[in-house]
Amino acid sequence: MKENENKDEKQFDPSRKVDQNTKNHQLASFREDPKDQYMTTDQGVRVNHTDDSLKAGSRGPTIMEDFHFREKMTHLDHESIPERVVHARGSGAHGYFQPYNDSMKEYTKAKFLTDPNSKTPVFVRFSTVVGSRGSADTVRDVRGFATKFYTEEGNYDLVGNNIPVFFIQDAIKFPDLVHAIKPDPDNEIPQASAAHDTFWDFASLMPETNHMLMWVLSDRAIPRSFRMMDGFGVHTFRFINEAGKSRFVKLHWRSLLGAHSLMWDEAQKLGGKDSDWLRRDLWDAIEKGDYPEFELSVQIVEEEDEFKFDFDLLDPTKIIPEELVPLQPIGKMVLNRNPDNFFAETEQVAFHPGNLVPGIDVTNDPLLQGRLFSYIDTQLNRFHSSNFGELPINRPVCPVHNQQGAGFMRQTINKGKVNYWPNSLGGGCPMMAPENMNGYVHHMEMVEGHKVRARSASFNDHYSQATMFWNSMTEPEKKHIIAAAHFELGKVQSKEVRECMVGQFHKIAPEFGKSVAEGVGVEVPTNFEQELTGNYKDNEASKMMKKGKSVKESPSVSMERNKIETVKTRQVAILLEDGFDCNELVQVRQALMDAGAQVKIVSKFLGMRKASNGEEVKVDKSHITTASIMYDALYIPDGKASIEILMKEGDALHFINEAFKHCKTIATSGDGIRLLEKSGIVGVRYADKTSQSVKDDTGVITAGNDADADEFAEMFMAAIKKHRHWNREERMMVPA
Ligand code: HDE
Repeated sequence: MKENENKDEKQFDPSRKVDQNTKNHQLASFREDPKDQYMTTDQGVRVNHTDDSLKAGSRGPTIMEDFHFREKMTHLDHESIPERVVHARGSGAHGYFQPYNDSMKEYTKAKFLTDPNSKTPVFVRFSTVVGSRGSADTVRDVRGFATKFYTEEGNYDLVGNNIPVFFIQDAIKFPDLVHAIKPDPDNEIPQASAAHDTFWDFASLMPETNHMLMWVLSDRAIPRSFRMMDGFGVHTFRFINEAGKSRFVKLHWRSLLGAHSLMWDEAQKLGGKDSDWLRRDLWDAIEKGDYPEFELSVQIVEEEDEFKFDFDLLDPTKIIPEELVPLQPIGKMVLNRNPDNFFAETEQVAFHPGNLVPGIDVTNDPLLQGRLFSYIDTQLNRFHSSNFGELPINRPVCPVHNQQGAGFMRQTINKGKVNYWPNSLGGGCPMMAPENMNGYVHHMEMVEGHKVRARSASFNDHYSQATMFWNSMTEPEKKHIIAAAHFELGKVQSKEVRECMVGQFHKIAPEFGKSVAEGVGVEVPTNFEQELTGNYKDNEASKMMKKGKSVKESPSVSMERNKIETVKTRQVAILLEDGFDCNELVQVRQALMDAGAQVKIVSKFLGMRKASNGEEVKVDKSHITTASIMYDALYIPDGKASIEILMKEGDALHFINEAFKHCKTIATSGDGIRLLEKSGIVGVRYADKTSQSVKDDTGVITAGNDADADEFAEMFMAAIKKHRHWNREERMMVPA
C-alpha cells in the first residue's frame, strides 16, 4: 500500500505521542465524504430538489422563504477570502520529517530535531511571490518554501524561500519593495513579473538588493519543479540546548533530486501551455508515489565567532559561504500526501516565523524582526478573526489550553467561569510550565542601545557577495544571468534606470556590466561610482568587517556544479506513429522505467498505434495536448513507416527542434537518424545508420541498425542524468 493511502480514520487523541500520521488522524474528524449520502442544507435538512428556486408560479418571481436558495447563493457570494498580498499562488503537500540521528542534541533541545525515532507531521506550501492566485507557475520569481512542523511541543514554522538571501535588510523597506515589484498601480501591468520600470528603478537605487538580484537573474528563479529546488531559512536563527547555551544557525533544505531549472524560453511557453506546471508536477508526483524528499541541514556558528566574518550574521543579504561553515545534514522530509481540499488546507494554512518551539529562537536580524509582526497581522486581514489558529490545517497536534476565548468563528468550547490568570477559583489552571516542563523561555540576550532609526554600518557592503556569486557561476550559468538581465532591463522604458542598473552590475563584475549594457542599448556609465550616502557609505565599521573571514568564490552556490545526476522522475516523451519498432521500444521503455523515469507516448492523435510487428501501444498524449517543453528528454524509436510519417508532421519536427533548443537529451536509432537530419538540428555527428555503433554528441544519442539496445539505453540514460547539454547553446542555432 502506498503511504498516502494510509488514511486511518481513527479518533484523534491529542495527548498521545505524535507520529507521522497524527495530523492526518486529527484532520480525519473534519473531513466530509458525500459518498452514498443525501444532500442536506447546512442545518442537516435533506434537500429534495436543487435545480429550481422556489417561485410564485413556474414563471413567477423567486420567493424570499426559499432558505435553500438563499443559503446556497450566500455561500457562493462569500466563497473568497483576500489572497495573500505576496506568495498568493501556492501549492501544498503533507508529509513528515525525521532526524537521521541525535547529533543535534548538543545544539538544540527541540525534540523533533533530535529524536531519530520521531516522525513529525509537516505541511509544506511552495509558492511564487509576486503573482496573484491565478498567475502562471513558471514566471521568473523567488519561490516560497514554507514548512509547518506539527511537533509534540507545538507548531514550528520554517518560512523560507528557494534563495538564501533577500532583497532588503530592514523590514521597513518591505512595503516599498512589494509596491515596486507588483504590477503598476495605474493599470495593473505586468502580472507576476519584475520586468518593469518600477522594480528596476527601486533596485538600481538600492545597492543592498545586488546580491539577491544575482540569484533572481540566475536559473534558481525558474525551477524545473518544486521537487527540484532547495530551500533556505534565510535569516540567522538561534539554537538553544538543554543547558541554555545559544548558537547561531542557518537552516537549509536540499532537494534529494538536486536543484534543476527550466530554460527561460521554456518557462515562458509553459506559462501559456500549462500555467499550472509546478502545481501539477508536485501533485502528480505524489499521486504516483514519487514522494519529494528534502534534506534539512544546518550551519552552526558559536556565539564567540559572531564577528569573525566579513559580513554581519544579522544581515539577510548575506550567506555564510559553505566553504567557511560546512552544512551538517540533520534529517529528511518526505512529502507523501496531497491535500484533500485546496481551500481548507493550502489556502487556509497560516505560517508565521514567530511560531517557535523550545530550542529555537530568533535573532535581531531587522528583516526577521519585522516579519515577526507582519505574518499575524496579514492573517487577520485574510481571516478577519484571531481564531485562524483553530482551523484544522493550523491547529497543533498537542493540547492547547489558554484563556483566549472569544472572537469570530471560535471553535473551542472553553469550560468554566475562569478565563483569566492568575486565578484561585480555577485552581490556578491552566498552569505556567517551568523551563524543565518545556515552558518556552526566550533567550536572554543582553541588549542595550540608544533609540535610533539607523542601520548598522556592518551591513554596508553590498557588492562583495554579489561578486562572489558571479565568480562562482559556470560559463553557461553566467550566460543565463546576462540573458535574464537583457530580458528584465529590456522591458524597462527608462534609459536612465537601465543605465543606473548597468552601473551597479558593472561594479559587481565589469564583464557582467558590459555584457548587459550591450543587450539593453546603453553604455556603462563612465563616472558611475554610486553617490554613496547614508547606508551606502563606506566607513570605519564596514572597513573593519572586511578583515573578517571571506571567500572570493563559493562553488556551493552554483546549481551546475552541484547537480545530482539521476534519471528518477524525469519525464521522457516517446514520439512515434504506426510502424515503429516494437522490440526496441519495449526494451528502452523498460530500462527508463526501471531507473524511475516517467514515460509518455506522444503521437498525432490519441488512441492505439500499431508497431511493424502488429503489436499495439496506447498513446498518452496527442500533439495538440502536449509539447516538448513538458518533457526532460525525447526518444524516437526506429521503424521505417513511423519515421516516414513523422518526417511529414510539422508538430513532430517542431517537437524535436524545440527539445534540441532546450538542450535536452534526444535518442533515436536506425531510420530515426534520417528524421533528425530532416529536422532543423544542424552540426550534430550521428552514428552510422547501418553500423553497430552508438554515438553521443552533445546529448544526441544515435544508434546504428545493429547496435546493442542495452548499450543504447545506457547511453541514453547517462545523458538524461546530465539534465541539459549546455554546450549546444554555443554551437548551434535552432529554428524553434
Ligand atoms: Fe514573507 N510574507 N515577508 N518572506 N513570506 C508573507 O504572510 C514579509 C520574507 C515567505 O505559503 C505574508 O501569510 C515581510 C523572507 C513565504 O503561506 C506576509 C518580509 C522570506 C511566505 C509576509 C518578508 C519570506 C511569505 C503574506 C520582510 C524567506 C508564504 C501571506 C520583512 C525567509 C507563506 C502571509 C505561505 C508570506 C511578510 C520577507 C518567506 C505579508 C514583512 C525574507 C514562504 O506577512
